[in-house]
Amino acid sequence: MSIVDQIRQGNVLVLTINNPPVNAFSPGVPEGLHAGLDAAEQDQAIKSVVIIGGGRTFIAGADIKTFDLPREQSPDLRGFIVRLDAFAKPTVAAIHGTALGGGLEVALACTYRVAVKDAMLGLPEVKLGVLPGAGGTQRLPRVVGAQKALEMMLSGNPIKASEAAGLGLVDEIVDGDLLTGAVKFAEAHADARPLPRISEKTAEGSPEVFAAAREGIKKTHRGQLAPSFIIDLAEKATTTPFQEGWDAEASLFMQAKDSPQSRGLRHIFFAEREAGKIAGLGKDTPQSEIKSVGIIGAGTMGGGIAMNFLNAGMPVMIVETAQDALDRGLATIRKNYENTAKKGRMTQDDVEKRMGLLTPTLDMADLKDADIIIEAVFENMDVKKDIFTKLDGIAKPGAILASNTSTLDVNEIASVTKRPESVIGLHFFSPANVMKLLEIVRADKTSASVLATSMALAKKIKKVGVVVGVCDGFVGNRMIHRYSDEARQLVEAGAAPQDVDAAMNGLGLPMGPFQMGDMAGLDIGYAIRQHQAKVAGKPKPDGWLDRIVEKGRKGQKTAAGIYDYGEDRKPKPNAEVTQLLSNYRAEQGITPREVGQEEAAKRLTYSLVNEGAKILEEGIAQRAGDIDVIYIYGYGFPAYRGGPMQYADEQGLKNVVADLEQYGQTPAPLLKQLADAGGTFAGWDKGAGRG
Ligand code: 3H9
Repeated sequence: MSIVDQIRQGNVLVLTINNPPVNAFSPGVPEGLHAGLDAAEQDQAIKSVVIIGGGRTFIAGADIKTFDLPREQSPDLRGFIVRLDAFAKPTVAAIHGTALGGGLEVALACTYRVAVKDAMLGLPEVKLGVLPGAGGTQRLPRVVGAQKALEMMLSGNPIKASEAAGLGLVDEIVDGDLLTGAVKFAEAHADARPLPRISEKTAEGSPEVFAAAREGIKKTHRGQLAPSFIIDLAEKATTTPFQEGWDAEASLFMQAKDSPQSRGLRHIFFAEREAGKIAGLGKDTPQSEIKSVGIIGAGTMGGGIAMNFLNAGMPVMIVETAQDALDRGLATIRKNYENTAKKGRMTQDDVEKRMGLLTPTLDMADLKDADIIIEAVFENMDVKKDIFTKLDGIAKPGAILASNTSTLDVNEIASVTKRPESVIGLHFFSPANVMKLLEIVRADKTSASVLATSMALAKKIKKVGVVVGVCDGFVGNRMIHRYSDEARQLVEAGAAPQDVDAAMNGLGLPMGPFQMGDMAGLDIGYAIRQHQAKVAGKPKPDGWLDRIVEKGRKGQKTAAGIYDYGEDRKPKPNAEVTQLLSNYRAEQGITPREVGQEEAAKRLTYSLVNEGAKILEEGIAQRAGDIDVIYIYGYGFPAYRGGPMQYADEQGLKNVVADLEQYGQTPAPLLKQLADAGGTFAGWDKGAGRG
């Protein structure tokens, strides 16, 4: 088997691409395809050509790993497409699995496209901060019209072959064997002349369509480069000859590809996949089968967690200590599903199916047959220890015992059981049925099998699982605590909360630290600070934020926190808070100073980076990329910045260190070491600079 096999079937030459796992357009693929076209050209008996993918898919696109190679070493997708479009004999793309990005562009340059009905076709380049760069922006509008093409290119979401057939993007749906159907189709169209070429068609699209798209991306892709390029190019497809649009596409593609935004998004693409790989855990690590789930606690977290498993079709038993709490929990889950149904995203039947999988109980002993039990009660070590002691006596041998703790020591929780190897932390983020992140906390004695099973389970419920070690707050919350401290200090120094938030909004975060605090509830942080001081025998904390909470301003839930909230739930500065702040500064002898947005953004982001470096040093996270994945999926850090660690790499670690020092912070030893050596976190992930 070579990278592109040539097999004659009668008068049809079949070119099969064999580049597992997803037939990306890697080095060797264009050469193999050119050789196939050469053969078809030279052999008079060959009347048509079929291009098909070997293995699980057609072509998943250009090879993203080659994006940073010098141009002469990159596979020449555009060159191949030019030849394919001009080819004198009919060519047929036979599509199964996915035809994505450059894969769909190859198909669009073929004379015809046939597909199995569950194949998916799309141009997802925008998700990588680029645009379809091999004719997609020019050909797709010529087939499906500018409006639909924009919908596909701006969302990046693929459509099913059945829909594509309705749009004229697929010429025939093949029932049964794809290759047989494709060869038959190629034979039937062998003599079609003139050959229909998409590049010779005109594209439909009115100025209103482009105006609406430009308005739309202000909300969906704020601050991003590629989406506006896509709109400009789709518009070109409707107004200029093909060649002009094709040339413009090439230069805008290069501009987008070489931007920090694309580097950030590509970094996250690979980091997300890398996060699933755990040092010392082979692919053959035995996993246990999880068919039933027990959840302790039917509050906001417990209910949200339950929904993930119900959505995946798994039966869930949920436990509470009192009937009214259980009833309330179930009613909330039902209400959430019914709201989804009202929006048309689920049928009433789906709602009932999910609710039918849910069994409420007041007796923890009913969890005796569950394959995994997740404790989701409030953050109190004594309560959790009591539950795990009981579970140890109830759960069947081999069951996984998980805690949804967001800060507590999972080793200590495990220590009350006689099976610490079965205990793990599964830290869901609120709202647990929505947020994609799952921190998987590996305790000292957690077994490899329990870890591997938990990772697989995360995938099953469509979460991005990231393994972290035990420490206060694990990765995400530990870093956010440092960040919140820094934000409070900026305000103490003289910044207005709204200016600090605006600095982070400017970086692309939907919420700054104070908007986020108001949303989460200021009383939570207050309680933690009070508790920690009490445990440490320190005086009662009395910072400006504590004083705000003591005024009953707990955040959005009381319509008043750091900001006021009206009907529109938009934060508005409050005069009483402003006064409280100036009184506080005066009392502390602080002369308020102007804090610029640049300083605020740097101090906040770099406080995350500095703590992240310590986390890496301590081995709490395996890779800087894992930290980035956590921040993007759990805390709304903009994906196009690649996460805080990648952002620091982009700024240059030397500059990050200099700024931290200028703001009076001590750079973490790892950060300093990498900066001194001219290194990056990405390099460190690959082993550079590790002892
Ligand atoms: C493009 O085409 C630009 C052109 O318009 C213009 C050029 C001039 N390249 O996701 P999975 C790897 S831009 C390299 O776990 P799944 C992936 O890293 C491209 N590698 O499997 C992983 O590796 P590993 C437009 C790629 O079944 C392995 O394949 N296309 C690529 O859950 C399995 O991936 C896209 O954006 C690639 N293009 O999902 C498609 N794709 O095993 C991006 C995958 O070492 N890909 N890999 O961790 C996807 O959306 C999903 O991977 C896919 C499969 C749906 C295909």
